[in-house]
Amino acid sequence: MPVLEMKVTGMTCGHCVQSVTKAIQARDPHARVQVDLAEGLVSAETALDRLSAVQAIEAAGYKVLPCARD
Ligand SMILES: [Cu+2]
Repeated sequence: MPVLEMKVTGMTCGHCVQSVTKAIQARDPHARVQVDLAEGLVSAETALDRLSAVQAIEAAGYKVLPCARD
């Protein structure tokens, strides 16, 4: 599956990591999500398209920054 990389603001602790991970997995149960808290970087190996993943994260209360590589 492709890997989406997203810069996310507002994540501060392990609970936030879980929230973001569950938000993505709610839409794609097979997604593998890795979060780098220090960098605010979310890497999701998922069948979701970027828009769906971004919407999932934002619905969980976090902000996804536009990515220069898009
Ligand atoms: Cu937190």
